[in-house]
Amino acid sequence: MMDVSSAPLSYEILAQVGEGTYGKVYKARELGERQRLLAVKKLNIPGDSEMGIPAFMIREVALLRKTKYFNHPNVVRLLDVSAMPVGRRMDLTLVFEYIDQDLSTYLANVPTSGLNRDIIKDVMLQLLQGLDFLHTNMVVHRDLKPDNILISSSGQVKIADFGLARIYTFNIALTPGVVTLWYRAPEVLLNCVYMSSVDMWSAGCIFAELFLLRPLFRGYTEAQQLQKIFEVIGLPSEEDWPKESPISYSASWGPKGPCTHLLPSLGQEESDLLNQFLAFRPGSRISAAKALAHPFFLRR
Ligand code: 0RS
Repeated sequence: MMDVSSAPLSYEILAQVGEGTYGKVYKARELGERQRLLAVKKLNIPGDSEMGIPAFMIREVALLRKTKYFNHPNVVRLLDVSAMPVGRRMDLTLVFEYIDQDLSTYLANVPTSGLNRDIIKDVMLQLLQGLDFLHTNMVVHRDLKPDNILISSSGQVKIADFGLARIYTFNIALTPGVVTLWYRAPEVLLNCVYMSSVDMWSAGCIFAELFLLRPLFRGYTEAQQLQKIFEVIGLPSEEDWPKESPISYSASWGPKGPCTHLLPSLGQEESDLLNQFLAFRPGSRISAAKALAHPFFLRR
């Protein structure tokens, strides 16, 4: 059943839990009988100095409102959306179910002996189910990383912070701190048009990180990020280089040809899956639906 109630949720803010290009996220408690814990996200959408809120921003918020009807165990539940004009700008408040922990905190507390294979399988399975659901509903996350993947106390994995990527691009300049490039697909680093396959690249980086317990590609500039990627997957051929990229092909990026084993510690099936996540060409990269049917998940 769809929740058609539109009464705004009332809550009290308990503490700020995060801040970034996405605005600020607070932990809050619902008032009244239910007393649920909530995550309240506040975002200030900049308007044009003359025209007010750009039309595409309005469209993005309308699209975001539709995600209120998303109901998937591996996607964070949006409970309420409200927008209020403040001068030429717009205050946007999103209210979500609250989840205890993010994947980066979870990984920071794993003993150095590593994560159990069954846990890696379970986390990836849930992540891919969430991604498959988002992609089926035409939502591309674009900035998937351990910081915005949440894990509940019962071990449920939930994708957060999706559906606002286009609004965020306007907030980057206004936000202190750095934006991580570590999970970014090559076509995004090369300034090309992108699709849902960018999220599959990020999923591959996260898959590797679950084994390594550290990020696979840690670059601090776009060029350095590409360099780190090519050191592992090999420099693509000139034919595979995107024609529309403003960055031109150069053999000096690194040695040509892919490595057969991206990570020496991986087994045959794990290695094969990682290779398919980290395909340079977006069209050759595995989809979430296909990844879910990979032998890695079938054998128990
Ligand atoms: C980087 C170390 C810190 O329940 C947290 C939640 C938390 C939520 C929640 C629910 C729905 C969001 C959060 C959400 C919305 C942007 C977001 C960006 C990143 C993450 C979630 C976002 N690490 C990050 C902040 N933090 C402490 C660790 C926590 C801890 C528990 N539960 N967010 N953030 N959407 N928009």
